[in-house]
Amino acid sequence: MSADLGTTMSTHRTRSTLLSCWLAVGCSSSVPAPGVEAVDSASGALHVVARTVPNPPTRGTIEVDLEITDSATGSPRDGLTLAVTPWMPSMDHGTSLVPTVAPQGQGLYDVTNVDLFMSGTWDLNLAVSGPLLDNAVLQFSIP
Ligand SMILES: [Cu+2]
Repeated sequence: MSADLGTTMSTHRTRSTLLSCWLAVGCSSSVPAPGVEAVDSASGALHVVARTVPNPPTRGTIEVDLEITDSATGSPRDGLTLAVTPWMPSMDHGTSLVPTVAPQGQGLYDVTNVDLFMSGTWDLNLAVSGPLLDNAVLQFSIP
C-alpha cells in the first residue's frame, strides 16, 4: 500500500516538474521528450524507438523497450545481437548492473536492469552485432 502511494506521489511530482519546465522559455528544445526516444543508427540502416517503463522514467532500475525497424523498408528487424550500456556523460561513469536484452520478435527487444541511479542526463549506448555492425545512442533525462 505505502509503495503504491509513493509511486503515485513521485509520478505526480515528475509531471509538475515537467510542466513548469515546459513553461520556461527554451527549455523544451533542450530537454528530450520524456520516456520516448527515436533515433537512426550511426550507419542509418536502422531506426530505433525506445520507450521507458515506467514512462516518464524514474530514477533507479527501469526497463527500456526497443522497437527496431529497417530504415529503408520500415520492416521490423529481428535477429540482431544487442548490447546496451548506460552512461552518464556529465560524470563519466556507467553502471555496475549490466542490462539484459530479451528479443520479443516483431523487431521488439525488451531491455531490463537499466540502472539509471542518478538524476540527470543518461545515454544508452546501443551496440548492434550479428547480421550487421552498427550503433546508436539514446538519451534520457532522469528527474
Ligand atoms: Cu552520475
